[in-house]
Amino acid sequence: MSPSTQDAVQVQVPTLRSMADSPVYGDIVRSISDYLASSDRPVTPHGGAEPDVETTVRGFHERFRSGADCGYLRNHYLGGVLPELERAIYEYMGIDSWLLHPGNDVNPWFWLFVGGTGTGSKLHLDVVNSAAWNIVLEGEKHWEIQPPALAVDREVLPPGMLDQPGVSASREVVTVVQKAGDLIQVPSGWCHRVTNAGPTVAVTGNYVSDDNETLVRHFLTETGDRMHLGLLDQLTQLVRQGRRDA
Ligand SMILES: O=C(O)CCC(=O)C(=O)O
Ligand SMILES: [Fe+2]
Repeated sequence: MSPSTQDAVQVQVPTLRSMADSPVYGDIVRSISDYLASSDRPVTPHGGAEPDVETTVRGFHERFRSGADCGYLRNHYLGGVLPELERAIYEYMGIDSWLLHPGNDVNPWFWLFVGGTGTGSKLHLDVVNSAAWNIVLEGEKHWEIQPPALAVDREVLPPGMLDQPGVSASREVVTVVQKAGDLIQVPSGWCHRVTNAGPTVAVTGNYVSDDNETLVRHFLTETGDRMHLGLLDQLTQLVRQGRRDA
């Protein structure tokens, strides 16, 4: 029997590893500590004792440090704020994010999450079925990660997703405890819910690369998301052209 395309592509599953000893991790901790202590950018954290009151990053951080019920600073956008750090993280992971290619003016997906015990995120698929990484700098995140087949059952993913190369056929839910210094990587198609088991600071990002472009494209085609499909087409041309010119 000749091997099928499916056999040739590695099945994508969530992974967890410590990067605590790497210089990149030290850089992240320093950069984010400085940012939290000094940024005047406005934020509106949700779900705390004083819900939905606008403050600054620094003001929020002071409340967080004081142990107050300060709510969850979720998806605080860091795109363009620490570009060198972002590049260093992708280099560490060995991922060639298409969003970081020269000439791309679509803002990269890069965020900060800060919240107390019990804050978190409900079950979701990441933006346009992209892949995610997440690094905890302080505290602990408890993850429940569901394989693509369960998202197909819930009609969050189109059924044809399971026939795509590299997509796991598993139906087993994965649970992960992510501690400070741990990097988790969640492939396209894996829905997840996350709870902070203590006061927690984390950075996270999403990407499209050679490894998941077909999964993002399939998702956008099947869900009829023409706007993102157009952006993906532009990005594909840019990456191809850049590689031809290199
Ligand atoms: O930590 C959270 O609340 C959610 C994190 C998440 O969903 C992600 O990194 O993709
Ligand atoms: Fe997520």
